[in-house]
Amino acid sequence: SPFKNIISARPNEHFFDLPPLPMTPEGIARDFQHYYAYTFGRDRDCQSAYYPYKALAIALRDRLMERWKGTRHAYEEVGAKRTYYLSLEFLMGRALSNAMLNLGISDAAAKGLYDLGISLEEIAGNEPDAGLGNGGLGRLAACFLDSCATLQLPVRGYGLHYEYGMFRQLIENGNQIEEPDHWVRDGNPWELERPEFTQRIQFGGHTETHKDNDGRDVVRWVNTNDVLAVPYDIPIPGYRNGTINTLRLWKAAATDEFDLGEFNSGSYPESVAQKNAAEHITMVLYPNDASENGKELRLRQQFFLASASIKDVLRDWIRLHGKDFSGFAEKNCFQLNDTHPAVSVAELMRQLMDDHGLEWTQAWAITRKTMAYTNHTLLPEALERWPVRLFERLLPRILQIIYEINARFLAEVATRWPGDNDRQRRMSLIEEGYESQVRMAYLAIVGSFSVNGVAGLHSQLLVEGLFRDFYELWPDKFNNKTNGVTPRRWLAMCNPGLRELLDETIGTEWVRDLSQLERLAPYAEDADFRERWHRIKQDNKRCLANTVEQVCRVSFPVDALFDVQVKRIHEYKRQLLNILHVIHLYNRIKRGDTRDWTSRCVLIGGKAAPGYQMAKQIIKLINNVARAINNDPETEGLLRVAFIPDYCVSLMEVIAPGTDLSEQISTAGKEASGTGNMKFMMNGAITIGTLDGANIEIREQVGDEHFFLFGLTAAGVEARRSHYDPNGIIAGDAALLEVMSLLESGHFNQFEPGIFDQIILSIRNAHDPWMTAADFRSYIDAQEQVAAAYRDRERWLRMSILNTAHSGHFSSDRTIAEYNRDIWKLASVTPESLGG
Ligand code: B1H
Repeated sequence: SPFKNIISARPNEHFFDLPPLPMTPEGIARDFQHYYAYTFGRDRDCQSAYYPYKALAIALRDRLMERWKGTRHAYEEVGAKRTYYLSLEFLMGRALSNAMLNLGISDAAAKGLYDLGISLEEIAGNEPDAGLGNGGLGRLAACFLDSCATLQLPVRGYGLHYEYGMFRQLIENGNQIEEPDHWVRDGNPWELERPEFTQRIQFGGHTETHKDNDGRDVVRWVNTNDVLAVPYDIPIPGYRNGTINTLRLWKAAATDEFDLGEFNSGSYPESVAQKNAAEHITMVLYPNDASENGKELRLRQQFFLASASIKDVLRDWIRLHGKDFSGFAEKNCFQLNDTHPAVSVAELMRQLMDDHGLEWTQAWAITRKTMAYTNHTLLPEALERWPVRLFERLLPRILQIIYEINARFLAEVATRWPGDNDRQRRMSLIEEGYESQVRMAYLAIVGSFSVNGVAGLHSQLLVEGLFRDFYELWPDKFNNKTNGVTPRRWLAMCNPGLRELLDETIGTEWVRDLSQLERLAPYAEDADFRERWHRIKQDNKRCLANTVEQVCRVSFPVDALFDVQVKRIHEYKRQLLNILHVIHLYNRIKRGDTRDWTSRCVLIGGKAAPGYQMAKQIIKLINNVARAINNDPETEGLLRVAFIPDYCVSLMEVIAPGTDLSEQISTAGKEASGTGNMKFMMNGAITIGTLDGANIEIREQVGDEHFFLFGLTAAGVEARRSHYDPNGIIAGDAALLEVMSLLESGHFNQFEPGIFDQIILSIRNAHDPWMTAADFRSYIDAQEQVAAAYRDRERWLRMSILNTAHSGHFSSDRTIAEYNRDIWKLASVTPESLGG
């Protein structure tokens, strides 16, 4: 590799002496012009809006570089303890506006461009989303990175550099069509390729045991098919504090070794082409949110991330400390984002023992002091299990280590509960059966010092249910960390109108300390303030309505209640319950029951996993219902329904500020936390929701009167299972019966017979896990209260203000401060104080 060659001429002391780049409008504009004209070679004939975006992005990236380096040096200088956030997903969205906000140069950049006759807003809209995640789990990782940098914590993200991110969703005749998202095709100005830090990752082969000089067994993993991992670094700027952290994404590349047999037999192109297979590892993000897939390629991705990241960390350790690992655990922590990178537990063991010569006990002590695991779901279909056979073939050395971890662990269980064989079977890392499987969650628990859930209820259900045996064994390992979202992107950046009002009313510190929003509460009683709040919301609704008009061809009058549910499509999230309510409203219109009507615009968006048939049918149903209602003249001014295609981070930045009512209606006990619920609340939407996930804490914060609660509790859902009778419920509720009759009559699928049969059956099924019919009545009643509250404008505005005022708890800064206090225990590092 050319990167192995060290430059022989040493640069003199002036080499890095550069004047700081100007943050002025003129300075930014100057560089912008330079990159546009000289680097990209475009002129006035170029019509593409992409190049102005790219030129501005490079001009801004330049302004991050010195601080980025300074942050790196500062961490190294103080020998800071570090955390590595390991995740298969980072749903970053766009970087440009965020970088400008955090650098504090939004106004300067806007002015500089304006003086050139260019609109910053238009340019920023040309950045493709970095869609390297499915939904909440991936976006959480992105919010966490923002908070870590803002709190000046030495945290590095490690992920995969997928060539194709989350698919783009098109809607054709009401059906979801998936289109590949080749987001880096035109290059990504935010990433810095770092081939000099390439790692070599092993797959396949077999193991051999040798005796070393001291007569100890040494295992070698040989005859492997290796793949290179090339890092791409993305800067993560903190909020106006000089800190720039790093997200390091690994991309797979083939090694340069050729199969000489093929080479000599003359099929040179074929043997080169074969090398392609290696590069497939990071080709595409798996798009199945909250349900596992079990494909070999996915396990390859997981190990690739784990192995490359750990090698990267250990190489750095050795560079600074040599092969003495005695202080390693005090200085390093790995946070596992769900079980997706859980193979890290065994891989850290392997590297410490096989590559660096540690004994099992030393390696295990380090592993157990450095790994921490976050669980994100209780849904059984999302719990990862990998066939032992697959492990054996793909990662034979890792399987050996997992077996050894398990044997030692089960001995511990046997000591604590002698003779309790059933407990040993339950707790084993290996699920024995026709096809034995490795339980990744158990591997993560056994190998970690901390296990957390992502909201109070979720964490409680984990220790009472799924992880009960482990909780009995190690009660102190388990803790809760309620999720949060970054107030920079989800308030300051996406809602500039509200930001201005907040700045003027309570000062600007809320961006760093969101608990300051509490100081808004008294203003709920100020009529002038409410009027200003109202105008801002109306402006934001106009903006959202424009988007809906453009992409859905449905017009949303801004006086109506904007009722929004955007999230992945999943049965447990019950978009179906939402649409049943919509049909109910339609029935009321048709029967003339519209006295004291509140005009409503219902917006639904979200992607279905491509293989999830039921979710795709729900999308089709929403679209068909929307078409029937929007085309019926009787609904004019009363009800509008739209399905917005391709829901993504940048769309949410338009949706959250323009929403009145936030739909958080999952079956209680199923949504681990939810984070969209928090974004809506911050932007002054009021929640209609079940007692599920973080909704419970949202309601606690804002107060019962400012939250529309409905539905069974988690305990109620479980209690009902044995005697759930949806058909009885339907027969006994005139409104629900009418809704079902219209649905069953084929009214919404007149030329598409039978396409909704499965949906209908699921509602009427006594084993419906999501209990849609059970919650219908209380949902309809709560929606009636919503409508009445909205008609009382002053009341609604008070509630809206109070929702924002009490949303401070849901800043990811609070979440990260808790992770740090209880798990990571990092000291914050200020680069400026070190001259960085
Ligand atoms: C969440 C996932 C998830 N939980 C498997 N689990 C995946 C599982 O591709 N996969 O294999 C992808 C994603 N995602 C979500 O995490 C929860 O459903 C939300 O309730 C929670 O807010 C979010 C962040 O904690």
